[in-house]
Amino acid sequence: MAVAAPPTVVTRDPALEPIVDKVLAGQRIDFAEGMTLYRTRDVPALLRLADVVRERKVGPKAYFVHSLRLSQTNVCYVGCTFCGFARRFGEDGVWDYDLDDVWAYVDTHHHPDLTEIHIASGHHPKREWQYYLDLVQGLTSRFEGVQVKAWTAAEIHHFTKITRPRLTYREVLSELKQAGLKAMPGGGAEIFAEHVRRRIARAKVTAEGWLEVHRTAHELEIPTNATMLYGHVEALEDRLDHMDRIRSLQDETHGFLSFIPLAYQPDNNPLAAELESLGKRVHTTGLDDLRNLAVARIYLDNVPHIKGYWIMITPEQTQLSLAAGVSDVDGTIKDERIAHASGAVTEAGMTEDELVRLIKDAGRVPVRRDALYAERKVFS
Ligand code: V47
Repeated sequence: MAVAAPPTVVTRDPALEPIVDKVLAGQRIDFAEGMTLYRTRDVPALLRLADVVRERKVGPKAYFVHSLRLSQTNVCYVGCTFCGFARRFGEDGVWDYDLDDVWAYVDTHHHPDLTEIHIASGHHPKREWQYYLDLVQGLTSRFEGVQVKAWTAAEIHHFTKITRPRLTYREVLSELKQAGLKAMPGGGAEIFAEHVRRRIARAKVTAEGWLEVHRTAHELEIPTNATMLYGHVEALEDRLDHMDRIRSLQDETHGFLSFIPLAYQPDNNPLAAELESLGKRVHTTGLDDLRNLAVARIYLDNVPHIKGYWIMITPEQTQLSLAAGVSDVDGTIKDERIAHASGAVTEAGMTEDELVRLIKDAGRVPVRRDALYAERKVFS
C-alpha cells in the first residue's frame, strides 16, 4: 500500500524556512518566530502552513452551531471607545429586557435545532444579581436542549461589583453554573497590552482580571472561548502578546475551546471618529484577516479551534479562511447586534443551508455541533 507523503510547505522567504520545519515537526514556536509569521511577505506559504496544522488537528471537518445571540440590554456606562452598541438610560435605541421580554425574544427566534443561546450585553448599573441567575435558570428550563453560553469575563467582573456582600469570580461563576450555565463566550478580551487597553477600554476589566475569570471558569469546568479585537490602534506585537497570554493560560487549564479574532468595525463609535480625524479610519483588509487567522492557528498550538467570524469578516472571507487555519465558522446567529451597531455590513444571521454550502464549496465536511463541540450532524 502506498504511504501518503508528508505535507510540504514551500516558501520563498528564507526567514520562514526554519519555522516551517519546526511547525511540521510538531514543535512550538516562540514570540520572535510568531513575529516572523506576521511579517513574512510569503503569505501563501503562511496560509498553507496554517492549513496543514488545521488538517492535522481536526481533519476535513468544519464546524458550525445553531446559535441565537441575546443581548438582554445595551445599557452600559463603561465607555469603551470601539463600541457602538452601548447606550445610557433615556438615549435613543436603548433596550433593557425584563425576564418576560427575554422569554418572548427567544420564543420569537426559536428554531427546532436551536442549540446555543450566546449572551453578551452591557454592564447595567441597576439590575440585581438574582435577575441574571433567574435568566440562566429560566432559559435552561423553558427551552429544552438549549445550552446557555453566557456573559463575557467583563460582565462576570461587573457582577462581582453589583453583589452585596461582594462575591468573588469563583462564587459568581459557581452560582451561574448551578443555575444552568454551560459555557462562556470569549468577548471583552479586546487587546491585553496595557497601553492599548488604556486607550480603548480604560474602565473595563483589566487583562489580568479577564484571564483570572477564565482561569476560574476552567477550574470550575466551564469551558470558554477567547477573542481578540484587532485592526484599530494596536501593533502586530500587541496581537501576538495577546495570543501569548492565552497560550500560557491554556497550558495551565486546557479550558479554551476556540479563539476568535474580531475585526474592528469602524462605524458609529468614538474610536472611529478619533481615527477619522487622523485620516486613519479603515476596515481590516482581507489579507490581514487571513494572515491573522493563520498566525493564530500556528501560534495557538494548544487551542482546538480557530473561528472565522463571518459576521465581522463576511461569509466570503470566512469561506477563504477555511484554507487559512480556520475550523469553525460560528453559526446561524440570527440577530447579531454588537457588530451591526458599529456598521457591520453582513446579514444578522445565516441559514443552515447557507452555512453548509459555504463549507462544502470550500472542500470541507460541515459538522453541526453544540456549544461544547459535541457533534450533532455530519453533512458528508
Ligand atoms: O466583547 C465590540 C467586540 C465582542 C466592536 O465566544 C467589537 O464564540 C469589532 O465576543 N468591532 C462581542 N468588535 C462578540 C464576541 C464573540 C463573537 C463571536 C463569537 C464569540 C464566541 C464571541 O465584540 C465584544 C467586543 O470585544 N466588539 N465592538 C467593534 N466595533
